[in-house]
Amino acid sequence: MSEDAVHDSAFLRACRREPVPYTPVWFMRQAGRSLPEYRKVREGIPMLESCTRPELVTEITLQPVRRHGVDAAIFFSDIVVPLKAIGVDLDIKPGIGPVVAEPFRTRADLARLRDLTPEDVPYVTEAVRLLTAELGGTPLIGFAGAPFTLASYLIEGGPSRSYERTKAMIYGDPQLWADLVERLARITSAFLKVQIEAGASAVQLFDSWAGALAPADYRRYVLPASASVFASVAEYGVPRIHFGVGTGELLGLLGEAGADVVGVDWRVPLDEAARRVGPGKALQGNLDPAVLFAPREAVRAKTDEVLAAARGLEGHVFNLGHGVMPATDPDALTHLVEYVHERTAR
Ligand code: 1CP
Repeated sequence: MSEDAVHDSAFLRACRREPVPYTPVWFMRQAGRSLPEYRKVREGIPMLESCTRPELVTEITLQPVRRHGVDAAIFFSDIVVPLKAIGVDLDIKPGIGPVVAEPFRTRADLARLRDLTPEDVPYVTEAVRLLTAELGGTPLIGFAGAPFTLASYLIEGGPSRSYERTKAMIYGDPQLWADLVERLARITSAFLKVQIEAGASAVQLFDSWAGALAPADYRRYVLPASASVFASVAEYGVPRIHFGVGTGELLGLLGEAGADVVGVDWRVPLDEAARRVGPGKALQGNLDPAVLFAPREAVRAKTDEVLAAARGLEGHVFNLGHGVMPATDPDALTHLVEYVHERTAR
């Protein structure tokens, strides 16, 4: 029953570029600090530990579905969870993000990246199973970090603005870089497969920081590894979403890597993004998350702009251009979901 409902959901239909009763909506980082109920259940539990507790993961993943009525859930986890699971010494520090104890710099560091097996992440399998049972007709999106973005954390040792050490490896030792992203691609593929086999009905590959690269370098040094991730999950037939921030110049390549849906940030209007991506792909996006701090009338006006630019698209999933900011008023998100549904009802 609910399998059919999931298959026919507005979200999956839009990803497949089929007609929809209304434009589906979900938000990157919809689960998290913008919700008081999230802050409450996370109290005293470190981020990475919370990702290993299936009941807690289930509760946190469901919170935004209950509160906002979004059209898809995104699995509560983090892009560094598979790296932690294979023994990389890292932590997620409050207010900072992922921090790696000993950054990767040399060929010897490759030995720290073994393949991931489902037995490394039993809590993921269990949480996805619990979730698909609870979600009914609402699809669950699984996700993973793309090789470039994961490599940037491993090499820089944490969040970075300019990726200078990462680029030093790319340009200074391209063979080491190629071997590193090839290993990360295998880990990412395995992590996505665990989620799909346990019941996730779409996947998103986050290459959040790929926009730091020029198109020619993206094509040469990053696209092959991300393409191998997409190819490795093609057999499941679930929609594959590809997203990065500041990727206006890379949109065509993000599609070319093997995505069915290309995520767009707020810098490029969706009609222009569609020209850059070309036919045969759906688009996801792209309201600036900062707009949610403006008065409700302004949010509606900016939303209308996004919907107008999306009018001729083959398939559109409404989202923000990046994650929900922690200080966002949750009611603004709930209203945004209602507004998009209302304005696009056919
Ligand atoms: O204690 C906390 O609440 C820590 C904040 C937090 C949360 C809620 C982090 C630390 N990660 C997460 C969960 C998370 N991370 C989700 C599931 C929640 C949801 O989307 O509803 C997802 C999809 C991610 C993915 C993620 N982690 C990305 C890609 C998405 C993006 O925003 O571009 C990235 C780059 C990370 C690394 C990371 N983890 C956490 C932070 C603060 C960061 C970014 C650090 C940086 O700026 O480099």
